Amino acid sequence: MIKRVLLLLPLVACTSAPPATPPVPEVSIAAHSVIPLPVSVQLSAGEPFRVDSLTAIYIDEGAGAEVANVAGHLQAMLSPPVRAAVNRVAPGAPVPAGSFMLRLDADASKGAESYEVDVSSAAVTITARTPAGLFYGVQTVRQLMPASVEHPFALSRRLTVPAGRITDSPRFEWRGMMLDVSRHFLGVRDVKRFVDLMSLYKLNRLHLHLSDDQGWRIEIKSRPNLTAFGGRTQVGGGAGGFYTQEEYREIVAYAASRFITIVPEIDMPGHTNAALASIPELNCDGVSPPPYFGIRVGFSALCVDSARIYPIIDDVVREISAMTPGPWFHIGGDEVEKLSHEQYVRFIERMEVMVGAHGKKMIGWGEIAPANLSPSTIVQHWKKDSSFVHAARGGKVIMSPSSKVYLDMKYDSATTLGLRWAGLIPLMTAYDWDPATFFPGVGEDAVIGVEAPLWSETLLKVQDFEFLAFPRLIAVSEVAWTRAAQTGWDGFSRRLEMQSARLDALGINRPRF
Ligand code: TNX
Repeated sequence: MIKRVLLLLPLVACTSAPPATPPVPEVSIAAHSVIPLPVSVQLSAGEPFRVDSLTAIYIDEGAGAEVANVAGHLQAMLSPPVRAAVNRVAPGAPVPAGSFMLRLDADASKGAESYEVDVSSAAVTITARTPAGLFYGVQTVRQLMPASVEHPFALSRRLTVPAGRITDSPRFEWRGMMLDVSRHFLGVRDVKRFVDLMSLYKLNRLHLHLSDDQGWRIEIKSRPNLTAFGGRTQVGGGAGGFYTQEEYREIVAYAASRFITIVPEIDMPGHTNAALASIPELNCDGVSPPPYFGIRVGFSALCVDSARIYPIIDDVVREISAMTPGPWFHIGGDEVEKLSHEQYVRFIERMEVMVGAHGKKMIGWGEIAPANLSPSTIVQHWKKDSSFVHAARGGKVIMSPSSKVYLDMKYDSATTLGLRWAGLIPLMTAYDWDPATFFPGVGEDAVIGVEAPLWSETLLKVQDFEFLAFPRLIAVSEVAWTRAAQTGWDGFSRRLEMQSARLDALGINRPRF
């Protein structure tokens, strides 16, 4: 391979006399398919690292459980052919030949999620400051291997990693997606599938929209009616469903093991018909409305002026916060048509205090920004909302512009699933934007990151969710991870095309363009 490239060199350098000792060029293979694009990828045409039955995985002797967990993910990915358990070596010891080495490096100048990968024919070394960085290094190595790495049960896999060096770190700390499990419910297994697919693309926040007019999806032990009534409905009138607290904890742990933080949302004070139908005291007249199976928005509201609703809300926030290790609680706050501005703002400010009392930071949709909020609250921009008000007070904003990253919008007019109120969103539209310049008044300093919501009014099963999410979620991962100066549609679409066999191997239901 090297010889061939050297033979071609005189063709491009034929005008000047050859130097006495021609330098051996570092041959760079441009054609890798890593998404999101790393900061630097230098691959050489040297011998690749070959995985075989003697390949071992090493971590340092004193490495903790989180590093061992990442090594476990790597082992599961390679096995077979790699059968050996994860081994330990003395810190600083040379990397044994024929192995993968995962090593923490306390170099404080590197970002928390940054990593480096060094590949030679002898070893693959992944170095990072944190276990999360090691995990992302593993995902990059995964994408550098042939698609058969996604077929763990295939026999005789020939897994190789091209020689080279990658250094990488994310642009934004918040790289998320949202699943609306309220309009149509997704069971634990389906949510885990999304967690798995997200982790391949270095996404790190999964926002679960756990309540809306059509369904309440999380067990609250002190208020069992919420799921006994509100958990049994969905859009169109099917069976609904909800997560028991045990199941929710299972999702949280599964996601955490892949460095994804669950962000629970209980949408209030609007989008509350399922709660209103389950608990009469939440209504001003003390009478529950019938369940709702349609897809209109804006018509429901808690009786915010009544003191009796707050102990109920407090139970909900307390129980969910106690099961959620992540620092955030999302209170929704969108599309309230039934309250005055004063009622709405008073409610949001009261919720900020309550969420804080349960040890969490509040997040809400763009509409909450005009309330007198703490800068530590996060506002989620989704339309021409007031999120710039929050940026002006020094608060952080999650960018979820509906015309770019609402995964429930149709790709084109022929798409049968999805809605179209925010426009059609072909893949290129989801890719081609910069979160730091998109919305006036919300600049680089204010943007904490990007999140792509997947609302489920028209989605009945996990394959429907996948069809709208992929490949647009992959585009969003690059918008969130890669610096704008490095991104470009041509390169992205070429790398995505190269990932086609991988997406097939993963069985992802997606449109072909
Ligand atoms: C707007 S985005 C909503 C949701 C709908 C969605 C459908 C937001 C905060 N509210 O209630 O499901 O549009 O695209």
